[in-house]
Amino acid sequence: MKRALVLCIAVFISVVCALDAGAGNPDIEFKIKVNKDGFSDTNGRLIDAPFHVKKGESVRVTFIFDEKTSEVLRDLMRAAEEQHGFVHAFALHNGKEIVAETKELSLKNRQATLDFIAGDKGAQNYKIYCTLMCFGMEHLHDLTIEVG
Ligand SMILES: [Cu+2]
Repeated sequence: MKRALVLCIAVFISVVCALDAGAGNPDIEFKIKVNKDGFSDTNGRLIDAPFHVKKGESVRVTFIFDEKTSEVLRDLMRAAEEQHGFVHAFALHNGKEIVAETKELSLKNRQATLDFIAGDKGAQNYKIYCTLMCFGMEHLHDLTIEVG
């Protein structure tokens, strides 16, 4: 009976912890607007310096689609193979490998996130870049996050 109770409590705690890790608020969140001119902050200023995070922090990077709708719709009138110009998908690279990827960011899906634990597997910095051929790809390849 006592053993069953302990087991119950253990299961309960692990479920609570799992929920916390999945749905909880991150320690730090960066909101980044994306358009063909590059990455910008919520005030619309282009980001030109690395972000800094502490080792062990849970980090969320939220990308917000920031292209003018009229311009994108004009693009949709073009040939099918050119329609991907305003669709992005971002990868988080820790210097050795990609550790997280977003879903597609587009007119239809205007927000996408990356979640990770800073410094996991000894990572000291991260690069974020768009993995798709897009308008502005030359400006969407070098967002940096430094640990420590
Ligand atoms: Cu892109």
